[in-house]
Amino acid sequence: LDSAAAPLPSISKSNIGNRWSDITSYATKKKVQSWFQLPNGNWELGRIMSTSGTESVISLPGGKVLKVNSDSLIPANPDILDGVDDLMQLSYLNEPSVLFNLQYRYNQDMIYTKAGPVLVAINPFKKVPLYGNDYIEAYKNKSIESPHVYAIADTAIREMTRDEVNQSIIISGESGAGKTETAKIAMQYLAVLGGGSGIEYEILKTNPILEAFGNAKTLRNDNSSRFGKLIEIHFSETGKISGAKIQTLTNIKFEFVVHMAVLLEKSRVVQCAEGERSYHIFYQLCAGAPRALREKLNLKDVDEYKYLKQSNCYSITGVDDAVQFHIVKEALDVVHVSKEDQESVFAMLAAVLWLGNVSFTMIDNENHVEAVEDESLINVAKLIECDIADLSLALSTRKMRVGNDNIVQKLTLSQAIETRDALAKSIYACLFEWLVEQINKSLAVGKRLTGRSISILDIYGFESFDRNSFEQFCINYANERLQQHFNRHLFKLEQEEYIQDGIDWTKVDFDDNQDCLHLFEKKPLGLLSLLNEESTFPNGTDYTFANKLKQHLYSNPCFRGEREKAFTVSHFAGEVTYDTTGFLEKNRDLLHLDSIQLLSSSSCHLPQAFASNMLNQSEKPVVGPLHKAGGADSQKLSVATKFKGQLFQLMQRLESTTPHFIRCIKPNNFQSPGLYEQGLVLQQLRCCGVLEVVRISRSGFPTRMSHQKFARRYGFLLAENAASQDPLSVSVAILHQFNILPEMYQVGYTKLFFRTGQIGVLEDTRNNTLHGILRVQNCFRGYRA
Ligand code: AOV
Ligand code: MG
Repeated sequence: LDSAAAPLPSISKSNIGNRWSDITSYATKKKVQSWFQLPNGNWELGRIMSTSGTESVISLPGGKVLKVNSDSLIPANPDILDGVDDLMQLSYLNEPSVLFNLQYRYNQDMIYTKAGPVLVAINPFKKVPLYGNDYIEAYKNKSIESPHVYAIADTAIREMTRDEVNQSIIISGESGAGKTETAKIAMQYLAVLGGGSGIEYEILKTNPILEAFGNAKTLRNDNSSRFGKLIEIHFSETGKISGAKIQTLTNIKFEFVVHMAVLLEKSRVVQCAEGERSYHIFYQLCAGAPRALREKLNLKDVDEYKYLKQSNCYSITGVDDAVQFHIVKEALDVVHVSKEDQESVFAMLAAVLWLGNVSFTMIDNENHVEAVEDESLINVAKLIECDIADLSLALSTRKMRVGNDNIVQKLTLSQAIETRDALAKSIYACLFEWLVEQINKSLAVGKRLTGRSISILDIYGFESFDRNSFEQFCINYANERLQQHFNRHLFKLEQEEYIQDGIDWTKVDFDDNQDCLHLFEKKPLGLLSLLNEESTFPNGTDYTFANKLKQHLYSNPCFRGEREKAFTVSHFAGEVTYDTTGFLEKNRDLLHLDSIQLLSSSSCHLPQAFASNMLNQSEKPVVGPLHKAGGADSQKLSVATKFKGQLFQLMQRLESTTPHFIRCIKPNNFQSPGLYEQGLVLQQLRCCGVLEVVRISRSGFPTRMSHQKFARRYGFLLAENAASQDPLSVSVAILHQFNILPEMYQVGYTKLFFRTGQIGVLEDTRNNTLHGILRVQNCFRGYRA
């Protein structure tokens, strides 16, 4: 008999109320299944042999018998509940039970599980046979009920029609958890249901384009999104059938789609970490361009471009960039980007690559430089269609106004490199924006907004690397906001509504991330404000920035100053240490007027469009360190400010919709199939509060309807005429007529609240009755004809 091995497991909030001692006396637990945590942290299912005092004897699989502290045992569910498709059905809702249930399903390729209102999706990292038209049909006809993205999309369409409210499908999860794939699966379903006009094909073809230009290989994900997107799919008005308002799903049609892309990580164009890649499209172009195009753009192999060479990674296992290039070109055709425009797009990409190869030579002993007039410089000028001398000047000098005089300042090597990289980044970022605009135009041709919409949100997931920079800072801030939206809807609003409407309710606690958001957003002493302030100081450096943070934020519980110029933030998903190197420069994101003027001097329409786009964005001048003399530099809003603005816009759009949440989970860090790491999964479940969501839903009343609406919708089902009665009386009459059990609903001041599934019964009756009426009507029409 071994003596107790594991230390007492860390019992999180989610486990409270789920220890044996909370549930029953030990004496009754003999032979009962129980979870026991092994020293490595994994949970093992055992059987309690005996219990005396604080100790229990437990037998584990393989015949091992242990004497353990009774308090370390956690109740397991009976076998009959193995692999239930909604965690709400578990008798014991504790962490090991949830972990086991998900793993049980995952091992059988059932990657989707409901956690109350939330769909949990565990990345299979392999093809699973769950998709395609047969499945779509089955979900549409409701002949399959198991949890699926299709089911979520279907619910969204139904609720859009039923409630006449815009819907959203909000997908969250860490980097590599499967958000982008899930978004595509949802789009696929909506495309089939709303299709028929041919536009569904175009809509799906926007994916390869956005991914080629906006995704890249990172250490976390070979196809990592480096931008956030909101895809808003509009549906035309649905049909109405006389009298009783019945809307069937067959007459829903796409109107069009709006893509809203938020901040692309543009620094990736000029620098990326060892083992990562720049944007896919660069490699695709170099590998897949046909001979004529290669010659026209003077394209070389990827390893001849400095921007691509620096990270020492050119290919992705299992991906053929040349094949991908053809897919992207085809997709561009489908969304009506003309051949000429496509060539210009490729020319811009080649120009960016060649810019990276532009080098400089010293021309005096004050460190001033000029661009070397070699193949690279000549190619850039040719591709941008500008004068080579203008290009050379734009890269090595800067026009400034001092008082009333215009002067020309020569640049030092580091200034010249900064200018060159800034130009490359801007061209790429503008190109991306331009493409999104083209796609939107193409899909919107001749359409006007009438009906309702379903939005799908897919942003970059939470990231934590060994070294985290400004990009992770922005990405993680965005995820923090998204988590708040999740919290607000699933915890705060839900519970506030119960209390407001006066129904019986015991509050459930949850981890609020308001403190962390505050750390970012507080004015004037929050991370973003302090960053912006330091960015405007001519003498501000990453060091002074880091020191300022430490000085003002040391007492914030979500903040910790680190050695040198680093700091740590406690995010909802874990702690991340940021290195401030490059923060100020990336936040300022200066692009000089000289560069914009260069682009507008181009004889090609794309660079011209970019230039005017950049000028439009220069709203609020910020003076950077190079510009003490002031004047001729163009400066947009700081990146952090713009980022926050776009994020708020995005959240605002979502606020007016009914959200459907999908939570993607990454079962391992190796992108490999079949590997389910309990610790990793648990950490993700914990930080997004999945267990608390289930707990609230289980004890709560997820469906609600105002008395008026309820009476209107179901009143006609009443045996007696209800027209003269008030909505509350009608509602109560309906509840009685249909024998809805008292514990299944509560009557609030303004609304009725139902437990899960209850409204479904009423809906079925309503639909059957309506179809009956419809049949009679049709019969009657047929008879008349
Ligand atoms: P992400 O969007 O959540 O990360 P992705 O959607 O790009 O993650 O998924 C990463 C990879 O996991 C994909 O390239 C697929 O190989 C695999 N995968 C995900 N979902 C599925 C699925 N349902 N079936 C098969 N394979 C899947 V990031 O964008 O990095 O946050 O910024
Ligand atoms: Mg993604």
